Amino acid sequence: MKPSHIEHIGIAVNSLETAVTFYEKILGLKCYKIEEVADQKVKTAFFMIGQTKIELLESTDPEGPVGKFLEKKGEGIHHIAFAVEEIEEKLREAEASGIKLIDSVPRKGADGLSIAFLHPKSTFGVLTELCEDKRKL
Ligand code: CMX
Repeated sequence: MKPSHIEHIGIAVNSLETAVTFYEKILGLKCYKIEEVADQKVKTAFFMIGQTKIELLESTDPEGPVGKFLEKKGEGIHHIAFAVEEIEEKLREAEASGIKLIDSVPRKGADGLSIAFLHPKSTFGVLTELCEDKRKL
């Protein structure tokens, strides 16, 4: 797939407000965007560090993916997202190699990206996201 970089690391938190305070006041990063992604049932906060973002994820529904994750595992790293080009082709390659896809077709994610998830059972327990910024093309 040859991803160019880690686009972001998603971290599930109980309270966006409390976690944003840590990232801003202790780590000294600047939150540049807060965005609700209704279909994913999350509210997100973004920080940039080098080429990589930190995406804090607060659940807006206990039955959503982050709500269920927090209930089962508690706060922590939720997923790692790799920046790729031609995401549709990369998904076909992954599927052909026997990787279980969550999204067989990319959809619109936070921060304007086209995103698709690979199932953590196929990726060594780490929920893996592919993403592409089509605006850069
Ligand atoms: N990382 C690693 N493992 C995870 C996981 C995660 N983030 N989320 C769930 N799992 C594991 C569970 O621990 C569970 O494992 P066991 O069977 O060994 O107990 C298994 O996957 C099934 O978990 P579940 O709670 O029953 O949840 P579902 O099967 O209903 O859904 C998943 C799991 C990964 C398919 C679902 O969370 C999903 O589709 N995720 C992709 C979308 C997403 O996470 N969106 C939020 C972020 C959006 C954004 O960044 O914009």
